[in-house]
Amino acid sequence: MNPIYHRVKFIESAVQIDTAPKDQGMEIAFAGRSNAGKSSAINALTRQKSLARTSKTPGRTQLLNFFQIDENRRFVDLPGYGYARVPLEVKAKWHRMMQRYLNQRKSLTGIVLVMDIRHPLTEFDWQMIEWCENSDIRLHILLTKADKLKFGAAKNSLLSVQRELRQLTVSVSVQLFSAMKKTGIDEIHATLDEWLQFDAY
Ligand SMILES: Nc1nc2c(ncn2[C@@H]2O[C@H](COP(=O)(O)OP(=O)(O)O)[C@@H](O)[C@H]2O)c(=O)[nH]1
Ligand SMILES: [Mg+2]
Repeated sequence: MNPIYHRVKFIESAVQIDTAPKDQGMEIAFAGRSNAGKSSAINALTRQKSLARTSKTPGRTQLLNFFQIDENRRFVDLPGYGYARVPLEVKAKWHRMMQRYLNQRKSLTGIVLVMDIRHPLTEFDWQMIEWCENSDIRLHILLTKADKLKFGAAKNSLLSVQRELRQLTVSVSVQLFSAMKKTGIDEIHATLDEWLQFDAY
């Protein structure tokens, strides 16, 4: 296991990319709908209890939260999408901000798309997947909260998501994950190591 992830530190929150850390090195973005479990996944894979804030009230933070892995590598916890109870104006703002981030961020190396295993592949998830397909950005999908399902049901969900993704022109990796049970951590570390070119571990 690569110990570097346990030393990840919070850098800053930005309202938009103009105020984000310098666009250099490599950045991996965590995306997904509000409440899917993005922040919990970041905490679990860095083995830190409250590095990324987790919340039972979804949709409140519309910030890009940046974390430093080392001088040249970062994670960013993107604001959640698809939260119904926010005003249209907030949704439009979110949309513009995401568009700018995805289109302009040169250091963006890959996206980890976090989906609640009980509600995978929403319309927003497909938008994200198609964006990755069209812009040739690497994509890894976490089916999180796997602890909420029995093992057989979780496995079936994994297979069915993999089947649906076969129609894409790019290959996307998918895995089971649970921040609560801390399962799937070695698997995501392996993907991150590859993307971030940590081959020594
Ligand atoms: N049972 C279970 N609950 C989880 C898991 N991951 C996140 N949660 C819960 O789901 C809610 C939303 O999680 P959070 O990480 O804040 O989601 P985010 O909005 O995508 O960042 C919180 O109440 C978490 O405790 C998991 O793996 N298993
Ligand atoms: Mg969050």
